[in-house]
Amino acid sequence: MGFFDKIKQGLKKTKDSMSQGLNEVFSNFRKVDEELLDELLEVLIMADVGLETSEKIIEDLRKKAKLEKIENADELRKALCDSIADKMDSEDGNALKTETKPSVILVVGVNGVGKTTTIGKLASRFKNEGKEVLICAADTFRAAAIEQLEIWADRCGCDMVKHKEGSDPAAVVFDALQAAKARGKDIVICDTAGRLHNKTHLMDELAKITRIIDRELPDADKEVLLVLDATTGQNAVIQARDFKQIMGVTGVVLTKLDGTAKGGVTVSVREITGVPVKFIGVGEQIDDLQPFDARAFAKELIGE
Ligand SMILES: Nc1nc2c(ncn2[C@@H]2O[C@H](COP(=O)(O)OP(=O)(O)O)[C@@H](O)[C@H]2O)c(=O)[nH]1
Ligand SMILES: [Mg+2]
Repeated sequence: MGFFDKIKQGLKKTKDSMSQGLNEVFSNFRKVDEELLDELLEVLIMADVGLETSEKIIEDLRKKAKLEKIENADELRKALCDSIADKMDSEDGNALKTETKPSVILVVGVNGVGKTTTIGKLASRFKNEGKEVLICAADTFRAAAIEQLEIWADRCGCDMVKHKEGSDPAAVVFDALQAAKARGKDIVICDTAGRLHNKTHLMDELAKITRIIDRELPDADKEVLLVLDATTGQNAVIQARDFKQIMGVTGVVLTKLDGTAKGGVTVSVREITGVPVKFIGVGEQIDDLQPFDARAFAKELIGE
């Protein structure tokens, strides 16, 4: 399946649920007035774009309707599509920065959002690009978490560094970084736990891991990827805000878009946190992680 087919498949539920509302607005088009804008606002909110972000998009349209004289449904559809794409586009691009050898990707997020699965998919992508990946099992909370990661590591033929269940995650990270240097690895991807007793504990643990990475590899490219589950809708936005307070997040991965009609939350997370969406998860298989493309995403949701 090609890149656009994957996006299509991943956004199908959101698109299906939005299209009825959108088609009603577009097929009854006479002019852009407050009534029409209210109807569009409702469609966006229903798709979990969130009140704040939806209002900004509608405000954009109100301006464009005046400046660019939107006179028919096609122009309106295109303006809506552009407005959403502009909200999600990132100046620095959506690619990961992993040029140094090694570079480090720290993967964070609450329990069950898809961190471990995303790491497996990411490792496989890098492998296919000819890069040597080392996976670091710094979610030491449960033995099962380490085993699950090991299955992914085996599947993509990557080395993995692990300690016993319950051991200090920062120590696992330290060992993984030494191993990566010694073995000449290109990229270290670190799994982390999302189920600590409280926020302070989580904050301390992640801060300790970050300190180790900064100390051991001061000049390396580092990414902190926050994984969010799209099926949780606006809750994902709350999680994104919480994590941003704890640490410097460089990118977001929105998972499980295939399983939800709440895909509009992707726009909301980007707009409210200012953190670029770098990947989307559109299924459980190894090749179901797609680099994020704001234009393609908006076009698929809204049509053009
Ligand atoms: N449908 C779907 N399921 C996903 C996706 N990403 C992860 N999952 C599933 O979500 C569940 C939790 O994933 P896991 O990686 O263990 O989450 P973690 O606790 O954050 O490490 C697993 O059953 C995964 O197969 C996705 O993009 N689409
Ligand atoms: Mg996990």
